[in-house]
Amino acid sequence: MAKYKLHCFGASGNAYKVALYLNCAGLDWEPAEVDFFNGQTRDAVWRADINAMGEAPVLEVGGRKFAQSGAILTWLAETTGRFSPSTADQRIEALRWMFFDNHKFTSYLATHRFLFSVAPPGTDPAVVAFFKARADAAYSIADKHLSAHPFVAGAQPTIADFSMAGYVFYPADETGIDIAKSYPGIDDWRGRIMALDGWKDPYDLMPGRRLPSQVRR
Ligand SMILES: N[C@@H](CCC(=O)N[C@@H](CS)C(=O)NCC(=O)O)C(=O)O
Repeated sequence: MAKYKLHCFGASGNAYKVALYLNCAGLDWEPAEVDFFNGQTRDAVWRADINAMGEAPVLEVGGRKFAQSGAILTWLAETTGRFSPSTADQRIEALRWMFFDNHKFTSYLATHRFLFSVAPPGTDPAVVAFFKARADAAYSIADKHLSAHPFVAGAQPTIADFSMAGYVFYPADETGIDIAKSYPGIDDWRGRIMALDGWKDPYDLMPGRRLPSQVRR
């Protein structure tokens, strides 16, 4: 049995943040598939046993369970030293972007992707357009920052990069945002993340089915 067990599924960008960290940090980990599409995160027993917040990812280690990708990444950086911000200034810079990521960069894109590729047809197009505009606004801000900095909190990759990498490797026809076409700063940064030892595509790193894309369905 591996030291770290990650409750996750392939389509979960929030879980991918932690899976990618564990893989790039070279830690001994294994995935445990969450059956999200059949409602497992809403199941009362799963909530009682695994995560009362009803979300993936959950990291299980040494009999403890941790939820919230930002908290998990912070705990892993503190306990392993891998991809830990190295100064007080870098720590606050990483935290600043992780809050931005959790509130806007990840969450608007993830909500847009859900409406675009998962929800049954029938959502008011104005709602989908609202989330697309919010995601684009956050992506523009990150694009400007990443055009001027190699990594989120400076010259070296930190946990803030893993946090912001959650959804950027899913296909454009699944998320509805074409990073290669619209966000060159994010696209170049993606290349630097892909060059890290241990990088893998979300669907190769975690179990579970792919989302249908708008083109494919
Ligand atoms: N802020 C949380 C977000 C986690 C999250 O939204 N996970 C999704 C999968 S990507 C989930 O399990 N959602 C279940 C639900 O909202 O019912 C984190 O960073 O861990």
